Amino acid sequence: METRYSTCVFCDGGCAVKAEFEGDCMRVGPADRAFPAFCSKARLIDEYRLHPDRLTKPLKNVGERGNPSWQEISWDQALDEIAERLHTVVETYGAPAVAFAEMPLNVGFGGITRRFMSRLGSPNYTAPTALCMGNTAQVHRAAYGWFSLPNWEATDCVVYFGQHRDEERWPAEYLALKGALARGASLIVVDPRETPTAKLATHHLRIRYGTDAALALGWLHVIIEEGLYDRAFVESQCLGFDDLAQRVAAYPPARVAEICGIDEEAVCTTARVYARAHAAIIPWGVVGDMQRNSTSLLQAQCALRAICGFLNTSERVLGPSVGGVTNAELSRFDWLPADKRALQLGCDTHPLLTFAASSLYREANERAGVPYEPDILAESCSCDPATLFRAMRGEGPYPVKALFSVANNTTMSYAGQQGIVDAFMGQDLVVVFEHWMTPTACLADYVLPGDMWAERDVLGSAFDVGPGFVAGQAFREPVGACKNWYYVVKGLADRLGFAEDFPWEDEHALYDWRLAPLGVTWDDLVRQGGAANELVAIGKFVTPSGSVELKSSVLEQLGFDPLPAYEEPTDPASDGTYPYILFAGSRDRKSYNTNLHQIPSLRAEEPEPRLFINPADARDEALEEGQWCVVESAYGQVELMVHLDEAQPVGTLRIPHGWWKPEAATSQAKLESARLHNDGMLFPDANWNLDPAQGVPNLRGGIHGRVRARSSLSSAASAEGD
Ligand SMILES: Nc1nc2c(c(=O)[nH]1)N[C@H]1C(S)=C(S)[C@@H](COP(=O)(O)OP(=O)(O)OC[C@H]3O[C@@H](n4cnc5c(=O)[nH]c(N)nc54)[C@H](O)[C@@H]3O)O[C@H]1N2
Ligand SMILES: Nc1nc2c(c(=O)[nH]1)N[C@H]1C(S)=C(S)[C@@H](COP(=O)(O)OP(=O)(O)OC[C@H]3O[C@@H](n4cnc5c(=O)[nH]c(N)nc54)[C@H](O)[C@@H]3O)O[C@H]1N2
Ligand code: SF4
Ligand SMILES: [Mo]
Repeated sequence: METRYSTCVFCDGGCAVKAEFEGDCMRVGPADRAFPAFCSKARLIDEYRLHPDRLTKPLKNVGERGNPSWQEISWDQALDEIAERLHTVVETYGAPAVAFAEMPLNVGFGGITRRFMSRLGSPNYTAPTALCMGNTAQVHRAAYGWFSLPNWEATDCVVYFGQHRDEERWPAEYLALKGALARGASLIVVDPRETPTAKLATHHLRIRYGTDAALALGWLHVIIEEGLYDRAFVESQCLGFDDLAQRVAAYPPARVAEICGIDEEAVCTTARVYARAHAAIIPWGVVGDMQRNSTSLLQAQCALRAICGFLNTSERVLGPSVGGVTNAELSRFDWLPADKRALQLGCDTHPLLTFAASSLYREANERAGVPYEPDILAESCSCDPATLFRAMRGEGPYPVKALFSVANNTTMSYAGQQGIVDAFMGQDLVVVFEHWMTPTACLADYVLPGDMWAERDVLGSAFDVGPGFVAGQAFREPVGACKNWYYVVKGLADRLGFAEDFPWEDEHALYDWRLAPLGVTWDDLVRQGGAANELVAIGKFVTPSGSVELKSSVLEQLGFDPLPAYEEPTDPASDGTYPYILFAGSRDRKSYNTNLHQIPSLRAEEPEPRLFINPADARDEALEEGQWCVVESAYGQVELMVHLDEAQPVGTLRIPHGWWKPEAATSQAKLESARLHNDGMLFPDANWNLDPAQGVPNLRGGIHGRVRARSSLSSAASAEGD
């Protein structure tokens, strides 16, 4: 029997998995029996790989954009033509007219796309981590100099802002949570819904959607007023405490309780539980990201950790690392000419994730001995997506004319979906690297078939949040002509005359080069497990001041409020005609974002996109379980299947993320199915619905909507034949 190890990427849970081979039989299970983080989806490797709809050859659109006609072509033809058309766009409009939207986690190659772009001369890269953890990392960086990660083993108090974890949704963290609870840790869950996670809580605060920042400010108020903070830590390590104290004075529990729609005493009690814990943690959760007040919420969380003395005890700020080549080093941002860097879209609109912010850490990095420009979670040097889509529509400071969508269902994975589709329509070149004919791929000139995680050898690196490298082995051969992303990057680099900067024959040569400073090869890692870089600046804060910045100099220099505040999200359409509050989220168990809807065994369990509505509201609207309905905001509408759910607060509607119908017969019908069902149709990417500093869209309340039964003559009936 042979055993191979890898990391599952059917979702971002990152479970370590192993495959045992005996004859023709492959058995997949958790890699570590002592910590069996795993879900049943990982067993579907062959169902996924060998799916009849899987793209296995490069395709060229010989029809029109939006009404495609696909022709199979060879890799050489695809790469020749793409390189030539890319060259034309660069010659005509300049390199910044070429943008990439990539989910690096999905392809397993952080940094290599940025290297290509640095060489090409374009700063316009975005990753969906801009909406998920990557943005959090930049707020943490402003406060601490780096991203902080919770120490689950040590904790006696867990604070969840909205996280919902179970066996199918981040099982590794679920195991860690259960471990902490078994040791007697308290759990504070802040979530409007009564989720199974909330049922495990010692305290459940059912706040109004999107008011998390106000709650965190209220906790700071109580903790400072009652003197429950760590004076020694504040005095020796923090800057801006007095300003923070003055700011949070405006958030007494009575006001916060009113904003959040909860009991005043609950605000005080939970603040005390947190501050009096020995080792409390506030783990990252996506709910803190896609909010109008995201920066303030995350800043306030940073302040809570710091002033209560949890930093570098239960919350670890690891910092940059040196040794093996990190993603950031591989990216070679230093190759990008200053004039091109200055052109990055978003530098002057929503700059916190852009080069404009990154430049402010230059001296701090030098002081700490960081020999490269960091790129924490691929979001320290990226462009702003909403500004990018505007530029693609010709509404920016200069036109963007070529878009590479790399393992990112770009049209469906942001707010303002119709505007993104329009942005694609005006491109001279669209290239999509995918497994499926997704709604985004339907808009491409070329669709390139990628390998999937169980078909590739990978060198996992922690996206500059940790020092480790791990090797993952392929379990199976790539299907058809499917290739890994390095093959595409190298193919384009060679054709564009950048061969000397991409000298590695294949991904293994690249891996060995990245590991060489550590004196190991990829093969060694396979045999011995992982390898780690050396952490620099351990225990130091790589902020401009070298201290924890409770009042952020980075935000101040970028022209924003340096202190956290709560501002009520305002939907101009909040009059009585849209009586419900909408939120997108509460992930489906049997799919992953926009993916996996085509896998029959999963789809059978969650066949349709569901609206969660409180039974009382359903009664008022004369809606029944299983009936199709239309949900409208002032910005768009979607069609969903009604699901009555007591856990859903009265007056609110849950919109699922990521729904389209892969089974739709034509490319046009697939694209139409995303228009009919995806959350991005309801939430606008207008400036008033973005967090100002980050540009992250608000999908968490603040947008108003209404619901009605779908008439039998609706568009879905004709598009999908139901
Ligand atoms: N409107 C809206 N937008 C959102 C969110 C939301 O809730 N609402 N959520 C945000 C969050 S939290 C996240 S994490 C991001 C997720 O953003 P993404 O990670 O980009 O989203 P997915 O839908 O998981 O995957 C995108 C595509 O990658 C393809 N893919 C998967 N694996 C591979 C691979 O190995 N190789 C190749 N070539 N392709 C692959 C899939 O087929 C899928 O079509 O979206 C964010 N955007
Ligand atoms: N099976 C499965 N697992 C997944 C995913 C998937 O698609 N499928 N996606 C993965 C990804 S990319 C991510 S980012 C995570 C996301 O996972 P989570 O971080 O758990 O986020 P959600 O599932 O969107 O929402 C969780 C809870 O947040 C609450 N909530 C919504 N709005 C607010 C608010 O304004 N304030 C507060 N306090 N709570 C609110 C909701 O009521 C819900 O109960 O899950 C990952 N795991
Ligand atoms: S939760 Fe399931 S799908 Fe996600 S990484 Fe773990 S095993 Fe894979
Ligand atoms: Mo995410």
